[in-house]
Amino acid sequence: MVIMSKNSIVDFSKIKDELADLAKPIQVLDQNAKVVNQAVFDSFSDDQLVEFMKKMVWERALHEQTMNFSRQGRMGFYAPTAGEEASEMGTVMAMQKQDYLVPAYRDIPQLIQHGATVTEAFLWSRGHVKGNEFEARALMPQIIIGAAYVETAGVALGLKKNGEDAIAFSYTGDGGTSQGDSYEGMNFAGAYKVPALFIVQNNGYAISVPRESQTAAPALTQKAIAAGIPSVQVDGMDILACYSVAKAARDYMLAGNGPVMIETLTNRYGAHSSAGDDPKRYRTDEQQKPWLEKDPLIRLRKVLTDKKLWTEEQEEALIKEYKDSFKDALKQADAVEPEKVSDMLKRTFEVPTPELQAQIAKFEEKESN
Ligand SMILES: Cc1ncc(C[n+]2csc(CCOP(=O)(O)OP(=O)(O)O)c2C)c(N)n1
Repeated sequence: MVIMSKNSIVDFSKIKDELADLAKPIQVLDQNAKVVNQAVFDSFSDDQLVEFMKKMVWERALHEQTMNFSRQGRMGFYAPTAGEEASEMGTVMAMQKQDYLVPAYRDIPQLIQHGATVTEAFLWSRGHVKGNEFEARALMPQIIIGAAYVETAGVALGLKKNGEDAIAFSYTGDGGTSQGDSYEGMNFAGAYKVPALFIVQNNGYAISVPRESQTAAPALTQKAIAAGIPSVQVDGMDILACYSVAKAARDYMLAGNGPVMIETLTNRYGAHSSAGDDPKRYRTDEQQKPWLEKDPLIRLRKVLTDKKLWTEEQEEALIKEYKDSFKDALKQADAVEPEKVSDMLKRTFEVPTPELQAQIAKFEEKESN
C-alpha cells in the first residue's frame, strides 16, 4: 500500500470512504412490520392496504403457477419473481395507464398489471408474436440487459415533446447497471430532462454473479448521480415504501423536473430463470435466510391481520381464484395457432432480401408437408 504524504493535495482514501457512507434505505414498515413512518402509513386507507396485499398474493400465485407450467413443459422462457413482489407491485401500482412501461424479462407481472393479459404474457414466454400485441402502453420485454434504459430515455423524450401528462418507467437489475447502456440511457434522460423513471431491482445477483463482485459502487443509486439524476434506495421488501417512493418520483417528474432513479433492495428466492440454473451453486441457505425473514407478504400480512382486515381463509380462496384464472389463460394460449418459421421470417423486413425469400420458400415447403 502506498502511504500518502502528510501534505498531499487530496485525500483519496477519505473520499472513497465517504462513498460508503450511505443513508438508510427508505421504509414505512420495518422487517417486523412495525410502522416506522407513521404519517405515510396513515395516508393509506384500509382498502388500499388490502389492495396492496392482494396484488402481492396475485404475483406470488402467478409465480407458483407459472413454475408448475414450466415443469410440465408448457411454458417458454420464464424469469422467477418470488421475493420481488413488493418491489414490482409497489412501483407499478403508483403508475397510471397513460404512463409508458419499458419492461425487462423479469417484469411480466408489472406488464400484466399495466394492461397486458395473462394469455399474452404466456404467449410472450413461448416466443409467439401475439405475446407482443398487447393493449398496454408498453414495449415488449427487453432481454438485452441495460438496453431498456436507452429505450426509456427515447420514450420519455417523445412523451415530453408531445406534452403528455405521463412518464416512462423502466426496470433493470443490479447486473443491468453494470452494462454501458444503462448509463447512456440515464445520461441522455438527465441531459434532456425527460420524465423517465429508472427502477433498479437490486436482487443481489446477476445470474450467479453477486452484486459486490460486479461493481465497486457502494450503492447503485450512485450511478445516477453522474447523470445529474436524483436517486434513492428503498427497502424493496416493503410495498408501502416502494409505492410511496415511486408515487413521489412520478409527481416530481410530472412537474417537469426530469428523471429519477430508485434502487429497490430485494431478493430473488428462486433460480435466475426456468432454464435451470441452480442457485445453491452460488449462494448458501445461510445467505438466503435473512432475506426470507424479510418476506414482503409476511410483513404486510401481519399488519392486516393485526387490523383484522385479513384471514388465512381469505388468502387461500384468493390463491385458488388466481390460479384457476391462470389455468384458463394458458388454455387460451394453447388455442392460438402456433407460429410458423416462415411467418417469423416474413416479418423480418418489409421487403425480404433474396436470401430471406429463399429461406421463406424453403420453410413454406417444409410446413406444407
Ligand atoms: C447485454 C447482455 N449481456 C448478457 C446477457 C445475459 N444475461 C441475461 S440475464 C443476465 C443477468 C442480469 O442480472 P440483473 O441485471 O441483476 O437482473 P436479474 O436477472 O437479476 O433480474 C445476463 C448477464 C444479456 N441478456 N444481455
